[in-house]
Amino acid sequence: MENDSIDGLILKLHDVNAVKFGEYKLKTGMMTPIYIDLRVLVSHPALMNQVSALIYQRVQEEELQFDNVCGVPYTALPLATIICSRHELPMLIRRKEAKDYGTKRLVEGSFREGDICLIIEDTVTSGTSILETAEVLYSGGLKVTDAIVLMDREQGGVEYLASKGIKLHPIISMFKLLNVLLAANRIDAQTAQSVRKFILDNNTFSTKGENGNGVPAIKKPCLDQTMELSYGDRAKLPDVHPVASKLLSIMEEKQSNLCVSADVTISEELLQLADSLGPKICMLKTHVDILEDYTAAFVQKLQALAEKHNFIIFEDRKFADIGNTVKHQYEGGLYQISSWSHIVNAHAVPGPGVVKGLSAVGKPLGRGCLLIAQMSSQGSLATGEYTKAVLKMAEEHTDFVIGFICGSKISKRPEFIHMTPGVQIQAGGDVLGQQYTTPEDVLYNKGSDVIIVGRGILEAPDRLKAAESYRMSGWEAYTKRLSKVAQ
Ligand code: S5P
Repeated sequence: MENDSIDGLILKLHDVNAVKFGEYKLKTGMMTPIYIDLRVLVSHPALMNQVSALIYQRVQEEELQFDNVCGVPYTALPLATIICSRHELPMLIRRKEAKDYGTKRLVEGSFREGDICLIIEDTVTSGTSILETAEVLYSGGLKVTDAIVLMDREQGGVEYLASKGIKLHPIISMFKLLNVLLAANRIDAQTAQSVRKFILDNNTFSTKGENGNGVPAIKKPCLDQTMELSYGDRAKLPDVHPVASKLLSIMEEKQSNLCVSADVTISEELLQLADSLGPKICMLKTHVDILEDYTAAFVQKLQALAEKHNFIIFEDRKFADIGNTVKHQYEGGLYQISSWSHIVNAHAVPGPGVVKGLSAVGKPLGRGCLLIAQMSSQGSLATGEYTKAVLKMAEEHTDFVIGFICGSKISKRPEFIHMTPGVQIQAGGDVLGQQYTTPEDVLYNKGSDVIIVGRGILEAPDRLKAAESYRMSGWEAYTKRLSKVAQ
């Protein structure tokens, strides 16, 4: 089916108020932020024809086999009439109530026992309206194998009807509709996201079957598979670590998934960077052991700037020793990292002891840790089975591990944050094996959450301008990903 004609139809449906945003009550009693009212179609004959043509086109594409056609009363009734008239197909009418005189038939029109009837519907939420019509047809001796619907709210109708032996063929899905309206600036990103969330949170189909009343049961949304949540929604997940929650909220609020890697060697320059780029970033990454003039006063100033500009501090220490040693390295020595850095990271090479040792220090302070699952450098050994083992280690320590340093998304758990270094506006590398890819690639293609940028910003003639351009391209790639997943 031509995408253009569907997109055009969606805009026309919006024009005639067949798609409304606000607070509406569905037939099931459920409140919804989006209401599809295709009853208005009858007032727009050209639109009626266009919709009927699309439905018939779908019938042909699917090569559906049937003997007669029935529209679910009332909205789909005129659509079925147009299709049957134009293509000379025998039609049946399902009565809503049997007449109390004459034949008392519930299905009008002639048919034979065992005939297959194709059902046409305007909108499907749970699928119960189509099933009601099918049951009336069954009681008359007809069979139903397929149904076509113009608008699928994607709340479980397809699955529910499939469980009843009816294949539903939707023409427009809710997510498609939202994307087209968003792309045409008919709605804003927030509205689209809140409707998406509503749809995913209110799936009416349960794989366990019905709840005994013939009404499909509510199924919990499948967070790890179907859903791409916004950073803001992920911040509110019940099992999210407090540091991850804080970072995700900052990202949402500042519309930034940019972490600046402040790899400079003079503390004053680092503080200056933190102050000027602070408004653009969600996180500042440090290597304090490359500073020539580290002092305790410096970290106090850095903490004050993190407060002022609302960013997270991440000391990129890459711990990689036995538990007892990393405990000391994290807590003590010259840098006393645990006292000021919200996040640290560790290699998984030593085994779970490294996480346990760090956790013994960091957990009571409410700190979080990232595990290095992949590296950006050429020839890195952190690949394949190693990366899988890191993921497993993280899953076993969710009270302290909040995510990964990685090249691409490795876990479907929305509580984990994926952070990717080796990012520049143009792909390439340096002479020591660093490999760069672009913000678009990292966030859109690879599904990571945070871009970590060092020299791409530090070596730019105007660091602030460069940071803003990374912030913007990172945010655009992320919003594009949200709408891609929704399709
Ligand atoms: O795999 C990695 C992991 C990290 S944390 N590759 C990396 O480059 N890093 C760090 O990210 C690295 O230590 C440096 O601080 C930053 C990348 O800097 P850039 O100048 O190459 O952007």
